[in-house]
Amino acid sequence: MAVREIIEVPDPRLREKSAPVDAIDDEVRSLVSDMFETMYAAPGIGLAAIQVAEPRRVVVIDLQDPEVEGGEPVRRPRAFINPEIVWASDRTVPYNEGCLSIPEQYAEVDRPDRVRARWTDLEGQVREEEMDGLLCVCLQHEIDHLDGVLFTDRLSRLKREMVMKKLAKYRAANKAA
Ligand code: GNR
Ligand code: NI
Repeated sequence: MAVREIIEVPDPRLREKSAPVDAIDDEVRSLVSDMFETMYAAPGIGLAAIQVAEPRRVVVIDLQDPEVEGGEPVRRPRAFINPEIVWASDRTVPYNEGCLSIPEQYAEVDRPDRVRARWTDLEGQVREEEMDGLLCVCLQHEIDHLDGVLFTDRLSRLKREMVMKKLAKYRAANKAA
């Protein structure tokens, strides 16, 4: 197990389309395990493999409040191999999204409020589930990463430029001396 480095914009690898996983072998299990460790360390509620520079269709999610105070956080880790949206509602809902590859920047993104997703679990079993709420938002955000799409792509040009300007400011202010 290891915490891996999370790549950030404008790294061109974040624009790659990730390749499907064809067998859940030790390499995939080890990638998933490193992804959980990296996500918990960040901390974040989701991570796509491309964020640790692995262009494979692998996502991990744990919706626990990453900043829970006092006591041990209850961990509910979920791994999604080759996840896809098989149905999405017409109704959309805004959610204030962030991304570990666009550090400390947040903006409201509209997405379908309900989806039916299909994926393979770590045992190789194909699963299908209808979801809403934060899981629905997060899985759509992660599947976007697998297709080289960032949440800023879903903003108006004005809002996207505001986020990128604030990111530049944040980085300048936090540059190592
Ligand atoms: O940690 C994360 N929080 C988050 C909040 C709202 C919507 C999506 C997310 S995912 C993000 C981690 C990340 O960048 N995953 O790709
Ligand atoms: Ni992200």
